[in-house]
Amino acid sequence: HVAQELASQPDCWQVAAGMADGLAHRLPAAGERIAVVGCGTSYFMAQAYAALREGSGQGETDAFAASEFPAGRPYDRVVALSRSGTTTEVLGLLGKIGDTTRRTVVIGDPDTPMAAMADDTIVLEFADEKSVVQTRFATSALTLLRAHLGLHTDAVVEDAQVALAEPLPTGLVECSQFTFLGQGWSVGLANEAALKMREAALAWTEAYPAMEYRHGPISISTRSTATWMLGEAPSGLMDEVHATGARWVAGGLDPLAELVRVQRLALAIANARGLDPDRPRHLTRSVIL
Ligand code: F1P
Repeated sequence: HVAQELASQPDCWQVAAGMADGLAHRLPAAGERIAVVGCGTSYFMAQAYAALREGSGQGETDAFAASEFPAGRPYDRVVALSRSGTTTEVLGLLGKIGDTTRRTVVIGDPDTPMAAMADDTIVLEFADEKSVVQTRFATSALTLLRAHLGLHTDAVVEDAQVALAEPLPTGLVECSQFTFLGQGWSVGLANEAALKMREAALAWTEAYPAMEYRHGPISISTRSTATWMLGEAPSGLMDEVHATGARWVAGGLDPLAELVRVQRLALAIANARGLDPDRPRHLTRSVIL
């Protein structure tokens, strides 16, 4: 399933972006103080959205893993992202927050407990997935939110098409360790890239804000490390990574399209290692306690 779902992302992003204006009344207005929450992939999309919204001057925006939401903070709204609509920590949090905070959920399935608890429900049924490993639901949810901020363009969809069509850089499948770096909103995408590689390929991956990588993590870099920058690299960083003998990967694509390239790499590595990316180890489609 995941290979087919991954390939449908350009089409899904176009649909998601096209929905933004019509759904504006259910999404955070400029000036609202909001928290965005989720688990796993959905948390990393929340991180990316929070950085985009804050950066666009639309209002204070914090991202939390749903399990780490600080009780008692006076947010105008909590936006929960969840493909399944059933994840335990998100449900627990929505049940806990006071009535002065608006509950907005972006989910894949309308017939779920999360939908019943929300003041605003946005259902992206077209992007729902059969896979355990999330690809298009998460990136479509982020695209909708990004379009609502006025930060989505057709060029992003074109970049995703390029990411699907171009061959992957050679030699990456053989690397033994992968580090993903981001800056600003692409820090969340770097975290998600690393998670995809773990889930689908059981690969040893790490993720950092690009400049943080220099403060210790670079110590583990070797000739069989691949260091992949999502988005524009800080000047000088590539040279520092090259000096460790590691492979440096960067592309000129939109960081969300770069994530599609990483998703493809994860499947290629799974394939090379004889793993079935539709059956990730120790993981279920919806993680419930
Ligand atoms: C999120 C999540 C994913 C993970 C797997 C299981 O759930 O934990 O991050 O990759 O797909 O679900 P959800 O709340 O978005 O359904």
